[in-house]
Amino acid sequence: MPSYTNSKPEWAPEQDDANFACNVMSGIEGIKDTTVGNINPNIKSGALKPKPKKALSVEEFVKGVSEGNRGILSRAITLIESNNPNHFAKAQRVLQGLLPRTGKALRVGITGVPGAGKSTTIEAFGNMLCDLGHRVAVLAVDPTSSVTRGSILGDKTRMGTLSTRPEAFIRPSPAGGTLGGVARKSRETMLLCEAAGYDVILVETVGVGQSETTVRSMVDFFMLIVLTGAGDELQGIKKGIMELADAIVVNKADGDNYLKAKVARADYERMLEYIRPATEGWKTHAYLASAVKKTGLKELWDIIRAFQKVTSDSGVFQRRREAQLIDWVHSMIDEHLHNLFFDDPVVLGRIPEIEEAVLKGIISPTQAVAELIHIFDIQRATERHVDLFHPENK
Ligand SMILES: Nc1nc2c(ncn2[C@@H]2O[C@H](COP(=O)(O)OP(=O)(O)O)[C@@H](O)[C@H]2O)c(=O)[nH]1
Ligand SMILES: [Mg+2]
Repeated sequence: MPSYTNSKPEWAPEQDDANFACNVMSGIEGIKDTTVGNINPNIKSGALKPKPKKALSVEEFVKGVSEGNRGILSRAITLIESNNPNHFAKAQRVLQGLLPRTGKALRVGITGVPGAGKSTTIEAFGNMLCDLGHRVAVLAVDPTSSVTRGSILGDKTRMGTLSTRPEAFIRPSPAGGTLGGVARKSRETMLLCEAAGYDVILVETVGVGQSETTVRSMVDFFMLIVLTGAGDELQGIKKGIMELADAIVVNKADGDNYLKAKVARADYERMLEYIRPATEGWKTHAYLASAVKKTGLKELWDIIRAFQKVTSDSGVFQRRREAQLIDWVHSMIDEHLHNLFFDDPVVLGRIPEIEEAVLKGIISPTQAVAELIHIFDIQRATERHVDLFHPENK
């Protein structure tokens, strides 16, 4: 039986003050060890192994996620993210079981250069949405995360209060692999979160390379967060990204920066005059916000709701979702065929000599492609032919 001490804190008034009622009780040994948590000392010493988690069945996953069980949702996402081929089929069956419960959330993408304030905005915006009674899931799409692991560490600190709320669920980007792989996992994670009852999904992108286009293709509303600055800084924002945005948010409109932010907003408004809107029937505008002072966020939510109403009434909302689904199918076919081709041992064996012939000017790139595709075709036809003689096929 542990013995506890009970004493006055160091900062208690020196003179005896009858009104001072604070006492400190001694803690439990081991609780300070945050690396292992306050766990059974036998497990800590290695004498006892922690019980491995029992594998869940497809039905248990579907039931748990449907009931909004966060632990099971996390495990379902881990299954979706797994690169183990044995997990793939099971993950797809789980997803299949949950599909009828998906599609009801509003999906919002958030992009901007690193440091623009995406994570801080999500923290403030997400908390506000929870206060309004929403359930918010935050995902990230970061194809570089396996290299830097930066966004994961950064977001843990930036989203400190949001991550502790029961109405919110934060999941860092799946690590590694191609952008296509990360995109598939993030899309499927989004569906799982919808099935678990989250009605607003916020997707943060790292804002490098192609991840903006990928996130645009999985959300309903896309916002670009920008910083203040003179015209030359505006040039740094690729026009192509502005063309994807349904709103441009000039963040850090606070303190000394407020006036500069107002100027930047006007500059962006002028530039938007020349840009084709991202969404039919919706005029993209620039707005002021401060994630730190929590200003402009309520207005931003009103804008997103207005967007949802306008585009739902016109049918653009539903048509975009349908187009996104079909695009998704097509892009996965692209990737699948690409992998089939570049994983084919016969093709791989011939690539060096054919590439060398291209480099030496013996054949044109077009001829090289025709040759390789021909090899690939014959190869697959032969495989099918052989299959017919397989005992199982007789
Ligand atoms: N003054 C001010 N600073 C902000 C604001 N939003 C973010 N920051 C700061 O900008 C830095 C980068 O923010 P972060 O959210 O990590 O940016 P991200 O890389 O886009 O996710 C952090 O130091 C934030 O504290 C804001 O509205 N006002
Ligand atoms: Mg961030």
